[in-house]
Amino acid sequence: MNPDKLALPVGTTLDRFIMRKQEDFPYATGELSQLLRDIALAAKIVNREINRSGLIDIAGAYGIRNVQGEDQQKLDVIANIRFIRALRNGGEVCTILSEEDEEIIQTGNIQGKYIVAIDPLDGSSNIDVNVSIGTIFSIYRRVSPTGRAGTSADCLQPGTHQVAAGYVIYGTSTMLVYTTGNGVNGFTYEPSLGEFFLSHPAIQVPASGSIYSINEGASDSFSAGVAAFVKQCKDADFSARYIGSLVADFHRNLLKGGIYIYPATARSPGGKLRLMYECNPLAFIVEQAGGKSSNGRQRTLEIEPKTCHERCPIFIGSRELVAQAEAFIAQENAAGGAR
Ligand code: P6P
Repeated sequence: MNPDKLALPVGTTLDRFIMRKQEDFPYATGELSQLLRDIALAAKIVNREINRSGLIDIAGAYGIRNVQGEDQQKLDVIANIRFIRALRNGGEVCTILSEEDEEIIQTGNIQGKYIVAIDPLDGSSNIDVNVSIGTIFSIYRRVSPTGRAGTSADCLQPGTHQVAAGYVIYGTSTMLVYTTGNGVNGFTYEPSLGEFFLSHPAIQVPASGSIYSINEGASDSFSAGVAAFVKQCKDADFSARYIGSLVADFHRNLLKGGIYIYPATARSPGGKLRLMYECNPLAFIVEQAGGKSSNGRQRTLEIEPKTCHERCPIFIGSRELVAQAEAFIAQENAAGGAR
């Protein structure tokens, strides 16, 4: 494929970008393109709800807890409804795995070829204090035959099987960043036009960096390997940047270089972040941008999922920093301190 054909100018609309990328793949049937458009539509609607949440009564807690045992924020619920509705109406997705629902969701599109795993609104506890939050999504082809509802086997595929992954960051500006396995591109939303425009073509994460993101409030329960890596960062005068919103921390490190770590801790012995709709999509993106993601020992994308909402530790960002953290963990294991 002629690489020049792939290079589209900054300012290209998302719709045109998707269409051109589809043209570059003669066998593409347009279903994945439509699915990406459906996600972008829901993102525009959620963006509008978030931007006015301070003005109408949709901020704050919804009064029930989700499958994760976390207080559902009203915007969590609204975002979940909006993405499920857009995917159901779009017709390309047969089944959805959402952070907000214990059971997988059947859309009724039994001919749909795709599965979406989604965290509709990550970091939502930050909504009331105006900190950037995000949507994270993964797209897989179904493995069960069409003509019937999707199955949990469709949802429990390793991250290497993703056909696309992305996130929306609702921040000082709203951006959609995604990959279909041919690089990572970022689109900035212009609300007055209702369009996403290509603003960050061919994103590459710096091979190293001087930012580390980890909740040091849990440092008493860090493993020796994690503690040793964090000490190395401090000794090297790294900047600590952790705002408690995964998409915001990840996005900054993707552009500037750095590492985000959510390790096993006393409160989250298996890590806090969910494999299927937080770790895998961001791992696909970071690898496509030249970075690295693991659970400290194993490549995130190769973890074989056992349950839909399972959690895993994550070390993700600049490949040299992730490799250094893994080396400290390997040393700890060699010394018999495995955790
Ligand atoms: P802690 C938000 O709940 C989240 O899932 C991520 O967005 C964020 O990075 C992390 O959890 C914060 O968790 O335990 O440091 O408050």
